[in-house]
Amino acid sequence: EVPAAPEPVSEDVLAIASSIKYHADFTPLFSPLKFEIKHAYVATAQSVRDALVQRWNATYEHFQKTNPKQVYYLSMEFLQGRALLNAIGNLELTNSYGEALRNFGYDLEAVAEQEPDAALGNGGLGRLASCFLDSLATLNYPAWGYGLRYKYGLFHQVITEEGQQEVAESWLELGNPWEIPRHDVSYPVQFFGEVYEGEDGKKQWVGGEVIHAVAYDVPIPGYKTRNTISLRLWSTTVPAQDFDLASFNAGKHAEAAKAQASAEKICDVLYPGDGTPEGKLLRLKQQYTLCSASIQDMIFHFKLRSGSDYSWSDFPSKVAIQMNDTHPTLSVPELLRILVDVEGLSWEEAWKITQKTVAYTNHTVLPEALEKWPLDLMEKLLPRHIEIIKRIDEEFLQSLVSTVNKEDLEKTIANTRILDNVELPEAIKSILTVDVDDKEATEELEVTEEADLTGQEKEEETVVKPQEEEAVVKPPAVVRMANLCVIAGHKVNGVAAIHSEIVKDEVFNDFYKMWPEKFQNKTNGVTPRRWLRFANPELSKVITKWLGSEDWVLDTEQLSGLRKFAEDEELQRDWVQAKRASKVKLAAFIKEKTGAVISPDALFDIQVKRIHEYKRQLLNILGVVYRYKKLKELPAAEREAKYVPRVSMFGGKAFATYWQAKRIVKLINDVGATVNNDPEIGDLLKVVFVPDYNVSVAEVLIPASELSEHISTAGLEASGTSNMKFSFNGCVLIGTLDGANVEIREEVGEDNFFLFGAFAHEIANLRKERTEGKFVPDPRFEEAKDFIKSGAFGSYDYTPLLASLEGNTGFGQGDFFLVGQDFPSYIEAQDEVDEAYKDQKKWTKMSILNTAGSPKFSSDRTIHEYARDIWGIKSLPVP
Ligand code: DL6
Repeated sequence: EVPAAPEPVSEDVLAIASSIKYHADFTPLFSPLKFEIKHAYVATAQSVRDALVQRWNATYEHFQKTNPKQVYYLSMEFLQGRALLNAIGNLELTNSYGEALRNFGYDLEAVAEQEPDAALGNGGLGRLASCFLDSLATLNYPAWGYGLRYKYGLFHQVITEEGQQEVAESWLELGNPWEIPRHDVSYPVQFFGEVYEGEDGKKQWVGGEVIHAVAYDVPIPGYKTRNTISLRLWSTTVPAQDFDLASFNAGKHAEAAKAQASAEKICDVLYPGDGTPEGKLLRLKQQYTLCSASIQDMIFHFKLRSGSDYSWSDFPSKVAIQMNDTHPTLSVPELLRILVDVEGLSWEEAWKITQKTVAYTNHTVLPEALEKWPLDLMEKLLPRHIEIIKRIDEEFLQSLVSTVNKEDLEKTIANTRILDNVELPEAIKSILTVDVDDKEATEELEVTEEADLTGQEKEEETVVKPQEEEAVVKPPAVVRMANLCVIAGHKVNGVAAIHSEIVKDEVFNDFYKMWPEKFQNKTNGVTPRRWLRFANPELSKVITKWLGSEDWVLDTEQLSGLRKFAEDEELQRDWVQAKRASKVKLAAFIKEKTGAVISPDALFDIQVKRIHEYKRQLLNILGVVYRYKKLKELPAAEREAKYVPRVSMFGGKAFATYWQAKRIVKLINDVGATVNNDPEIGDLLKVVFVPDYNVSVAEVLIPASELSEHISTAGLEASGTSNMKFSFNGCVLIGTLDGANVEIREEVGEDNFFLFGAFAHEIANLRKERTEGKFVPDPRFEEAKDFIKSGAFGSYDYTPLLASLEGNTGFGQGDFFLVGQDFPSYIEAQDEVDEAYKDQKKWTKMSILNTAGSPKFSSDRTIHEYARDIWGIKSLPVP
């Protein structure tokens, strides 16, 4: 039986213990006769939720009453991770909960580990959205997050002999104590059907399929504040009357539930495969569901707060919509549709309101990852939206005619138009001197690769080299979502300084020349609560001791105060002790998850992120292979003199159909299997692949890290955010001058960052030289590849993977990501790492200076900048 609440130690503890007992007795999920740890978790979470709900209601009330401008952050991904320790940390109740649970015989940390991760995301973009929510709540900004409540998230990664296997993630199995189902908040979302012009001249969209989006609210508590905002996640269903009872009773059960199944599958998984027309349609339905339900909800709240005499012209002074990448682009035509067709505004008025309301964040420069939707598919699914998009496109073309020089017009149209491979209006055609159709067909010959809509490459066999075709097939008409975002948005931002420059100079250069004032940089950030204060309590204690207070958690600038103690022996002792405690914990975690035994005395070297060729996990593992070969060749004494013991750890998921990435996962695991069982090598080198990398795994890995790898081909990583988390936790980075690495290196000092590799501005020329056959591979690179080819790591056929590094050009060949180019400088930088690590005082100083140099990378700083420069919102603490 659940023990009685304990003797009061303090009022807080007693109240918490009684609340846990109450929920343990009454939660219907478990037998009250046993009080097992899962039961303890659910009861504890429910007791925390009670506290959150009060604050969440108070926040809503306060915002309703004061009616400030609010930001609505739309994102297909939110990588929330676990909520329990974060919530009680933000409520400053960690000790009280710890004590209350001890009285029931449980350890808080062990209880917290029962919680499955809310993994409604794929990578950095989704985790950034979650960090932003934490900062928005903490800084008391009036804000909402909007996303989808996926039943199975992305997937659970299992590593077998074959490599990565994907299994549906059952995160909702025990129910989700952190969500509040809002059956009172639901909106119809329409698909297909037809558009008519009514007698009043208004467009009417009728027929088709109508589903319902139902809200599930997740309260997001701020740190040391009452403000608790909402992450509103939509789930899809149909009303009861759409269940075909007659068919059901006639024994046609699947038929009867067809409408329901069609609605529910929209929220089954994040990024369903889009290799088939059905898959594409499902993704588009997902995006439209998010946009339509969220826009309807914003309009509902706008009207509710404004009272009966609202004026639509006030909408942009009450609502700011941020589109997290292009997935929520349909917000633009949806807002226009509602304003014009439902609310009766003129097109001109509605367009002005829309433009002042929406803004767009770009998160990638990979051209293949910029979303393009087939026009015919969109026309079928969203017939009214396509009319709207065509009108925006046409008006934009007209504006180009009047603003762009005639000689630049054709090129500008090709780069900026929303519709692509669609005939130009006659009026525009007649202005152009060149036959555009011919030109487009010629350009298409140059297209050699396509990738799917999340930026994951498609399997090789889907790519047809046009020169091998007999006739030129006319490329399909598409809608370029990013162009629509830039045209409609009042601001466009990149996510790190170098990335924002590339956005202006390359990706959207024609737009930048038209509207320079639209373009901004907002360097990403991460929340110091989750990623330092709560994930790394040992190091946090040391920081607080040396800075004299815990104020740094809200004011990260104070971390720079550690600089002056960086060589202090006592701080160094405290620092090393804290790091070691995290390393011991990680070693135990790895043993439990993988069976590998690693020494906490070795250098912990970590690369964790989505597996992608541009992120170059392949460069890392080739470096490990080279190191292993050298270790085998050297006499024992020399080995130890040259190399420090090192554990190379990897983690990350490969998209299910991204075969090259899956081969990289397999190679890492195969190298680990050989190296880790080589008695000659012992602790000098271990290679570990940590399966199913997610937020809670990151929370164990990052505090224990000493070296972390951010080694993308320069110019391709928009920002990275794990680099910031590592740096906050006193980890030294090895990296290229890419994404936020550039700013991290500036902040922590170049002596505290291991730099290697080609620079972004050199990449195009290096690729050109490669195609001209001028690249001469370094013999060390050849040695590493040959070692793999020799079968040293098993009999798996790595030919297709290694072939990507060979040749001069071609899809899947020609070393597009310049692994061979950067290999020698990478190996040399790694040698410098060994040298630096041998001098532990020096290393510890570098580690301290990383934490001291990381204040800029708090998402609080980023959010203040968005609030000031893009959203125009003000902090509004709940009294
Ligand atoms: O801005 C968050 C994050 C960046 O830190 C990464 O560098 C970038 O790769 C990632 N971008 C995406 C793009 N996905 N799409 N589309 O995930 O964003």
